[in-house]
Amino acid sequence: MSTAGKIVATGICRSDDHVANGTIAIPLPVIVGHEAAGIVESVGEGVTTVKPGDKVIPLCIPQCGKCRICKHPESNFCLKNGVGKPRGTMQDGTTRFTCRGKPVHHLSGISTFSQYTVVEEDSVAKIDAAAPLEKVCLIGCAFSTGYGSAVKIAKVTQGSTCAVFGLGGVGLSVIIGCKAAGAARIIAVDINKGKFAKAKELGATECINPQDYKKPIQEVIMEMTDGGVDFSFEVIGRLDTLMAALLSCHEACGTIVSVGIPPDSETLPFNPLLLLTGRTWKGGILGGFKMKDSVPKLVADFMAKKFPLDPLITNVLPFEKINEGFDLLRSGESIRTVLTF
Ligand code: CND
Ligand code: ZN
Ligand code: ZN
Repeated sequence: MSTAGKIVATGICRSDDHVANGTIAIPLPVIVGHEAAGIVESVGEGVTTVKPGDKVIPLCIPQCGKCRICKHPESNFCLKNGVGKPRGTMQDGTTRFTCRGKPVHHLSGISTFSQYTVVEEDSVAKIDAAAPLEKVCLIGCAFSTGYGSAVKIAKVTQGSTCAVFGLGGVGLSVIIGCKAAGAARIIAVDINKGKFAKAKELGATECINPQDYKKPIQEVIMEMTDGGVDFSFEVIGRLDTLMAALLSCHEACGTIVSVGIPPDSETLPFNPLLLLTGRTWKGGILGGFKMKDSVPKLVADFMAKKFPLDPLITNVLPFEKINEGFDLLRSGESIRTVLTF
């Protein structure tokens, strides 16, 4: 039950770069790209939830609606997902891309750095026909991941203090979520000062650069917050910043959410006492949203101006300039580059 569609716009996420540099290990060769919006071209037999001409967002995590996890009220990590143990194929084990007769793998069942792609019906959501695809593509990953990490996974509370490590497209979306949830203080942490103005625009109350201090940043944050924040978020994908974020949340009542994706091969030495005192450590993909249900609602909320996406989009380039887009990400000059076809 597959669906073929034309990609109209796709953002470049750090996870795509993680695949390109081997931090995320998946079957190669592969077409990456997972933050997109497009239009359905044709549907296979039995497909009922989308039809040709529909505007859609492909979903990096499917929602089959039938498995144990889809029936679980909290999790979104549908057992049909292609993220945990990636095979790089459609659910039937085949690939729909070839190059010189040889198969090319899929990323998370969607592969959006392509003019056309084929996805399963449970990996695509129909959205408002009036939605601007070159903006709402961010709901395919960065926005949903960051916003959901704050409102759905951490469940940030009114009047709380938060710390967000990493101010890329995902981290800034965490800030949007913390603000929406009513956080009183949002401390933004990054080694690139160039990100601070946008973080403040979106709701950060303080911005700090670990390189400006002699002592570890967690000690600075503990002093600023009477022992640690209520909620901290690691949105970089490094083990040292993950530990700093963990130590920045209060030992008795703090919650840390792992959002960044650290290298596959690395592990952390860990003292259980760090949690025994009362900390909570959580994590989640795509902000914990069950995507087929949530994406149309998030698009509707964007259309109703409940949150902005424009500040996250710093560059728009034609698809042919994809490598320029990756250069902008790597140099820290861009937040999100959206590629258009
Ligand atoms: P992006 O690279 O745009 O942002 C990362 C930010 O971290 C940049 O502003 C850097 O300057 C900053 N940074 C780098 N090193 C440090 C450091 N040592 N200390 C402080 N700041 C630093 O990345 P993104 O926003 O696209 O993605 C962020 C992470 O989230 C990345 O690991 C990506 O793979 C992951 C992610 C997770 C999920 C999910 O579902 N959990 C979805 N998409 C992306
Ligand atoms: Zn992503
Ligand atoms: Zn499922």
